[in-house]
Amino acid sequence: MQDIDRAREALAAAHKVVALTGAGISAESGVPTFRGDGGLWKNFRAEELATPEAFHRDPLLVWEWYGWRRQTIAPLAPNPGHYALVAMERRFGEFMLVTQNVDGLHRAAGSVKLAELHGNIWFTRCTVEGTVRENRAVPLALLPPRCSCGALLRPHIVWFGEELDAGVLQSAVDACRAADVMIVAGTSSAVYPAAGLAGLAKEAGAFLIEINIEATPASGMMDVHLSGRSGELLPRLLE
Ligand code: BJW
Repeated sequence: MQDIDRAREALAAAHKVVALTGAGISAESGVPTFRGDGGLWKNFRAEELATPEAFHRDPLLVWEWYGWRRQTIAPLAPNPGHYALVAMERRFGEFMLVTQNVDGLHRAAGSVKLAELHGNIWFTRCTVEGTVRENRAVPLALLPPRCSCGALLRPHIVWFGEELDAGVLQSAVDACRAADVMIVAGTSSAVYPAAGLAGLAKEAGAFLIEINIEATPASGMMDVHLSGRSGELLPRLLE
């Protein structure tokens, strides 16, 4: 039996499904990934931009980078991989989509049962009050943007060394522990705690399906590794 058929068979028998996505799923929409050739970290050092220390040191530089990324993402649309996950949410009684992506494309596609582990680039947070607000202005009127209370706003994104939102992470952990099948698509499985979720699902007995254009550190624990683009393979899982 071919790997894609084994994956389809596991899904056909599943009641509880969880999917974990990363930057690769948005690559076919035109969003740059983080690692590898053409990745964002190729030209920018992560620790200079995606850490609380970097923001403290130079909020304008960090906001210029986020402003540029918002401008890059704004005109982009979800691709067939995002829509296949919306179809899965409707097909399975219990389904949760856990994403590391901050681009908002899963929401734009129509996913509702969604845990955004690393936040969302279209939201800001007040550095003093903690208030989270949607902000879709492109370009931003003022850099760095400020809250009505006068304090600096920051992107509502989880940077390196920062804790993930405990409630969001717990809902992802619960879904992984309960799942019959877990799909891991378009992530390098390099960043924790997201990279540890597949192991939790495996320990609890889930069937693991990985979709990626290359092998990752998690490939060895997968029941099936499907090599290729998520925009092509996710829809095929549902055929
Ligand atoms: C395709 C494709 C196509 C391409 N189809 N596939 C345990 C061990 C070691 C370290 C740690 C640990 N626990 C915590 C840490 C520290 C740290 C960490 O994990 N470091 C590692 C680098 C080792 N984690 C944290 O700091 C987290 N906080 C935390 O745990 O707090 C408690 C704590 C702190 C410190 C110590 C211990 C505990 C927070 C992590 C926040 C991550 N934030 C970022 C940046 C946000 C900034 C922004 O976006 O503006 O989130 S990092 C960046 O990587 C981004 C992504 O969400 C994340 C994951 O990347 P992803 O999505 O996998 O993308 P890529 O580019 O890596 O991979 C793309 C993949 O797609 C590739 O595999 C391609 O092949 C594939 N692909 N096209 C299918 N068409």
